[in-house]
Amino acid sequence: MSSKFPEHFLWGGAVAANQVEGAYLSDGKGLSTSDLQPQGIFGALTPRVAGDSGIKDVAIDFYHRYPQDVALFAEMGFKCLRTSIAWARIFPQGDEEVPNEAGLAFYDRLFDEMAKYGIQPLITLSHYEMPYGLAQKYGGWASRKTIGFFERYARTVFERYKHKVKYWLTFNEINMSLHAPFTGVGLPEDSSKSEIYQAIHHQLVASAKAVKACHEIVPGGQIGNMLLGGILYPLTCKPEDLLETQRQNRDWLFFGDVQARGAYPAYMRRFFRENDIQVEITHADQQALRETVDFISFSYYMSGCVTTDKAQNNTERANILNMVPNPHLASSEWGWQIDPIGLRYLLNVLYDRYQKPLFIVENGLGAKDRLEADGSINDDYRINYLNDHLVQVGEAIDDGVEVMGYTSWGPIDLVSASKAEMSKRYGFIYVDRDDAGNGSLERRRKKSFYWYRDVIRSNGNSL
Ligand code: BGP
Repeated sequence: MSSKFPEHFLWGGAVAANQVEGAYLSDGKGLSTSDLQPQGIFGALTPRVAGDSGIKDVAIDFYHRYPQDVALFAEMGFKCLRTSIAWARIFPQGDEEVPNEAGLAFYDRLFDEMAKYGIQPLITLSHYEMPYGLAQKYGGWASRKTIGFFERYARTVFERYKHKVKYWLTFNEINMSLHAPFTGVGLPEDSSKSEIYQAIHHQLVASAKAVKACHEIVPGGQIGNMLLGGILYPLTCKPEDLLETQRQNRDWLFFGDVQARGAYPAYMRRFFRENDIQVEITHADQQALRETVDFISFSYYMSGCVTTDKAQNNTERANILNMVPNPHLASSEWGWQIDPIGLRYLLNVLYDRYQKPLFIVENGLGAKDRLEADGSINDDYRINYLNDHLVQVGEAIDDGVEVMGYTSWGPIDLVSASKAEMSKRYGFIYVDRDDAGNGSLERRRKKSFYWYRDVIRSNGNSL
């Protein structure tokens, strides 16, 4: 059978600087907002000083162990590795004129290592973080000045790595700012809706400016946005439920609409008016927003439901976005609802809407793994999850959707974003470290390692 996946499909995995690197104050790096979230992205903001211990301070020590890790990714046949640059390694406080050479040099070493194996970097400019100095001094994205600091940072890294990195992303899960403002836009959790949308607006303008800079600086460069693809279904076929579902899907599709179409969608006027949200959008901002992304990237872990039934809306739910659970689906240990068909549906929704190439840059199952006495890890649950989702990616490609690649989340175990723990594992590669930070950091191939190697080797035919 010939593969449904195109010949140059970018198979690989995705990590983020603050969840793998550790070395959180090494070689001149400044504190990042992500260093201040010891409880995870939804946890309380705990001020800290250098020397306080946190699980991310060492994380999985990728900063020092990347040659071994990249070799393991190459053994699986990765064509692509998504990671992010820690902004505070390059501009430690965020507002300096001159970048930190030692920070720039680290990513040179990393990209050179990947090039040895022909692994394409896919680089996120900001994955849930910014220099803490910007949050402290300017209120993060509340300030227009942050647009300029971000643009300087983006131009600096485009210039530096323009011959090493072709694929870029602006902000990780930009729509997450609505649910975890500090993580996304550096604002306190109790900020008003106007403040949050103003900060989001600044971030959208900054994203468009980075797109422009990438097009100017990186020869043949391609840059995408990155959405948390939390697709919602109506819980019933009541017209009210359907309409409410459309409204709630627009809460996150709004970001894609601005980034891919170059202007605020008409429905936002009514949304702002009815919610008494004031946002300052200048003529120059509108001009800047016209520079649109080359492709759309997104994460996909689960789908959810929407209901207008008040009684059902008042319950607290385990899944990360407090979505109404779908009675037809099973959940992960963390209450995330497993829905492979939802991925095919989402790919079609995004392609119908934007007609731009799509890149699945996160997907995976967080699970507790058991290390057997002989040292093996038999993670069939992970294999099943990924296999089922990839079959649906193949179906979407057959539907005519243009899919550039697939990078599963956490190909090596890393620190969870929502829990700031090690025990929620996604990897094909096990890392010996527990939630308290104990362990040798030794790497071990899981059963899924060999499964993924075969998938890549056969370009999806083994699914
Ligand atoms: C996405 C983030 C990642 C990542 C992943 C899994 O929202 O972009 O950073 O961690 O989710 O989430 P968690 O680590 O909470 O299981």
